[in-house]
Amino acid sequence: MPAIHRPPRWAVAEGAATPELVFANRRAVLAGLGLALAGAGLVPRVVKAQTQGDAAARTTFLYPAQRNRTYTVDRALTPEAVSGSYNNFYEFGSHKQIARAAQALVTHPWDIEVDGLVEKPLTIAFEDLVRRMALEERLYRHRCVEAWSMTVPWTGFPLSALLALARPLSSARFVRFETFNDPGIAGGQKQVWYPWPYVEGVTMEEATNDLAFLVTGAYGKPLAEQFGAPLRLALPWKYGFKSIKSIRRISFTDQQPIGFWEEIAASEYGFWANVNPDVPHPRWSQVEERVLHTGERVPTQLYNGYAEEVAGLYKGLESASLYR
Ligand SMILES: Nc1nc2c(c(=O)[nH]1)N[C@H]1C(S)=C(S)[C@@H](COP(=O)(O)O)O[C@H]1N2
Ligand SMILES: [Mo]
Repeated sequence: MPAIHRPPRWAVAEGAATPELVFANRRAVLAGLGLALAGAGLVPRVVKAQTQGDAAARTTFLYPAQRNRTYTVDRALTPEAVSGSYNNFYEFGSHKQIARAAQALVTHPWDIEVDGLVEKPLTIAFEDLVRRMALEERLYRHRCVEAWSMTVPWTGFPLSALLALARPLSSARFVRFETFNDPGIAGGQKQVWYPWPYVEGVTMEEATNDLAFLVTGAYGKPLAEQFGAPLRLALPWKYGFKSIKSIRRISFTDQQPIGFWEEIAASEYGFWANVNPDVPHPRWSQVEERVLHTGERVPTQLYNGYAEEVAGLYKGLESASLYR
């Protein structure tokens, strides 16, 4: 496969790069310290950037991005300390307290492969990709299939912008996403009964809906590891498991992708996974959700409140299986 490895314009010799980048800009230093302090006891970003490789320290200058006011919310933002310490990221463990373990993720260098049914397959360095895109901030609701929810200020760019870059062929019907696979770093991946790497997928129509968002940051900073650094998806009308983290590969295909959770339990986690209070999970109700931080129970909305934006995608497909 032809690979395009384009060093970012600011690239200098490994090791020399980070101190220069960080100390050139006082704001970046302060932001870096803020990040380091954000997760008490976590590896300070500046140190990690020098010793291991960290996309965040290299892209801090891109944040905060301008907020896109089209995407706002009717509820309070979840405090970063809460959403950043209650995460689903099975690569680092099958519980919510994975934030510390996830700091082991090495996000530089981080190449993203774009392949399959595209005019020109390519491999692009994350830092190159993020600099080519116009970043914006959006406030999105997030509803986990486990019936908890949060509200997060994500920064990123529409998935459609990536599609424009990749130029899929007309034969492409789905986009398939794949997370990294590195059991040496992610202890959860030593559990061989899981179908690693984590995979998710959407139809081309869903991918080109403006709500589909590729996330590079949260809370006005580069994405923290536990949120799925350096690049994750946000599909706010679908259950959270569709919003795949730490993406390494994006493939265009004519085959419907089988997601990680669908592979494990197809009767519980299907391809569509659209949020719907009227379709219970086989083992629990989806009528209500528990709001992170406040603990409040609120009614779950069809398409997680995004019906106006996405209901059109599912015209004529309104069968129960659609939402699993
Ligand atoms: N690679 C990967 N992506 C993933 C997951 C995962 O375990 N691995 N969990 C999913 C689930 S179930 C949810 S609810 C969200 C959680 O995102 P958060 O930790 O940022 O809240 O990530 C999704 N993306
Ligand atoms: Mo989830």
